[in-house]
Amino acid sequence: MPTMTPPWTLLATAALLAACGGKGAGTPAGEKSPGAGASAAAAPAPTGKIIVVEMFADEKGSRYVPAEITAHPGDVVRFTLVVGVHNIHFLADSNVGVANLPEPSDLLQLPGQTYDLPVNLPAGRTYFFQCDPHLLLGMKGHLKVE
Ligand SMILES: [Cu+2]
Repeated sequence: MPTMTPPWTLLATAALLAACGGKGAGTPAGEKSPGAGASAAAAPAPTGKIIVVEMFADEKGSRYVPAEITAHPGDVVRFTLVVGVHNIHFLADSNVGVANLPEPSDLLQLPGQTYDLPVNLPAGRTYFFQCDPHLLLGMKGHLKVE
């Protein structure tokens, strides 16, 4: 089953590990996953970019900033908590017909805490996401993958 993982997912994960650093994330030589295709492991770094989305709950409301995101496969959306307690949920009912939606994130509670979402949904459509605690306050957004 793991062989269904698109290669860019692995690359994005590797990039994230590298970006986090600081914890002795391991040597590059150690990043080859056993059993994975050798060509995939040797592929060049993705051209993906990191798109920061901040999350607020203050006098202006509970919200994602920006709430409308355009990304490409291989990018990473980095949800960053500024104020409040929020999560990111690609609800199945709001994304009808989409397979392999991301799992709902845990609640983020600490300012500066981040949740990285690798963009590996199919291009050519827009996906809906929401904050579960604040949906009724209008905390929602769209991720367009092109
Ligand atoms: Cu929220």
